[in-house]
Amino acid sequence: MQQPPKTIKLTDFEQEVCEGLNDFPKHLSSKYFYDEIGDVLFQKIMAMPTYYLTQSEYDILNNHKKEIAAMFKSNGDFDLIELGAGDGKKTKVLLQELCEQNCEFTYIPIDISKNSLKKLTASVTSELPKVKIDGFQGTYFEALKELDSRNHKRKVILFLGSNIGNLKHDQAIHFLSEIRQLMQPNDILFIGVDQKKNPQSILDAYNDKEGITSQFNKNILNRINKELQADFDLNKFMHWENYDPENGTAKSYLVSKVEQKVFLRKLDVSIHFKAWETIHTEISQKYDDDMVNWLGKEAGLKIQESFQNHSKAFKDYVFTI
Ligand code: AVI
Repeated sequence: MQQPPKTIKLTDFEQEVCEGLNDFPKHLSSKYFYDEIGDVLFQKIMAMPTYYLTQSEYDILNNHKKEIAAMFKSNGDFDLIELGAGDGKKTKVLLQELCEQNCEFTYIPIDISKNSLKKLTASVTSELPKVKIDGFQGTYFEALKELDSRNHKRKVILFLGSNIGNLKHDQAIHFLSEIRQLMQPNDILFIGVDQKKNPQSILDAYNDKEGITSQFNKNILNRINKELQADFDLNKFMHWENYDPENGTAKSYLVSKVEQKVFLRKLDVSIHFKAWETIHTEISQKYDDDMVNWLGKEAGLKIQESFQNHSKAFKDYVFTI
């Protein structure tokens, strides 16, 4: 493996890029999709009709908001903690309903991006002035641990959008187990999970004709170009999506169309690609009830209830300990 000179202290991004591109098969983590450009591209993806996930979950929350809000408030005051809140479009449906049901709660969106939190706080404050919002900037676990040490309010934790699907099974179990450690008997974990379905619908969602998902996937190379002074030629790579209906795993790749060398100047590392060599960039796991039950069990969580949209494309699960 070609390593940068030992004297350089690498950031996590630099380290992971270097390891991933020197590995076989090559891989990069989808968590690095989300810089300023990646955020805008993901907003565009969420607005595409073929990307059914967003509208399906919106419909679930809108159609079941009364029951969901009543369930959240059934044991008194609580903190509504959202992991990775984004623009909050779906959450606002619940926030409004919680206000209408006169619930006592504080909305605590957690996001790594200061800028996203600022925007979300401004829009919630102007659209729903009754909501007490107290955003927390940091990683999910830093935030959850800090909140746990600050007060012992009941927690309702939201993790929407099938973000859990971007984790491999062992990572998903680890993630849920960490949350489980911070939950008390009346706490709720409310998770959006994309479901197994007609494989063609999944391929259409992740391989749109307009090429927005392709731009989103290739943006990771752009980011490496900018941040690590690399010379990836995006035209020499193609976006490729694969879905295996047996295990429910959708995988995104970038495929090198030619044999080529890429130089990462900041790290003084050069990477060789054979023609048609792949970089695996993302997993978007699709689940069914049995798989979600299994995940929960492994993490020490029980499914109390679930809500689905009309087409059964998407489900939101309510977990307790
Ligand atoms: C954020 N995450 C749940 C999206 C997904 O569906 O896996 C990211 C995405 N990748 C391509 N399109 C959307």
